[in-house]
Amino acid sequence: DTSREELKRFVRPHLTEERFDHTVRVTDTAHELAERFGGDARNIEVAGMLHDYAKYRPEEEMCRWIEGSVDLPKDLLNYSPVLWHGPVGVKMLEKEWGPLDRSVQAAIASHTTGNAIMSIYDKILFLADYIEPGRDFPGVEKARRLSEEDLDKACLYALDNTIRFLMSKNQTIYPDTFHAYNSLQKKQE
Ligand code: DGI
Ligand code: FE
Ligand code: FE
Ligand code: FE
Repeated sequence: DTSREELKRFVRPHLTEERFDHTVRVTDTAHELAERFGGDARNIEVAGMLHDYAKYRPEEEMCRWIEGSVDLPKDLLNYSPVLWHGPVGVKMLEKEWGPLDRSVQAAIASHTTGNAIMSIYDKILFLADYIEPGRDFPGVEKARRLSEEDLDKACLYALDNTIRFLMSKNQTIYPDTFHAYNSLQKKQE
């Protein structure tokens, strides 16, 4: 089994100190959410510790991965490069870390945007990344409150708030962000 220390030694050289501290807080937050809502602790640990692995890779390198890999959606290239580190990170980790559980790969790939059919791991990583204690933005307290009770409602709120924020900044929004919002909204009805 992979220990936290082994994961730390692996990711640390790839991240800034702030991003490394964020990574550890995301992992701890994800464990708390898993105790509340379910999910295998091992998978949570690996997904949390590796989720921002590719965050500081050059855009050109990430772009080449998207162009060259059959499993990465090409339409990412039409959207913000901030969306690339999740999906590309999975490919880089496959090469530079080794095999990962499918559910861990999926959670890392969709941690920035969400997706249409989010697994427990997808939801927990997405939400932990949003509410970890170092985050401070309008709405984070409400997201934390919702995360005490209802995983779907908390994710839905995070997606809603993210979409509104991006629209207020005249940013484009990746379709998976809407797909995630729509499927969780539908479940509320
Ligand atoms: O890598 P982190 O900073 O820990 O967090 P993240 O991977 O969730 O990235 C957060 C950023 O991604 C935040 O500035 C909002 C932005 N984002 C999320 N969904 C979309 C998006 N940006 C665009 N342009 N489109 C999206 O759909
Ligand atoms: Fe990220
Ligand atoms: Fe996020
Ligand atoms: Fe993150």
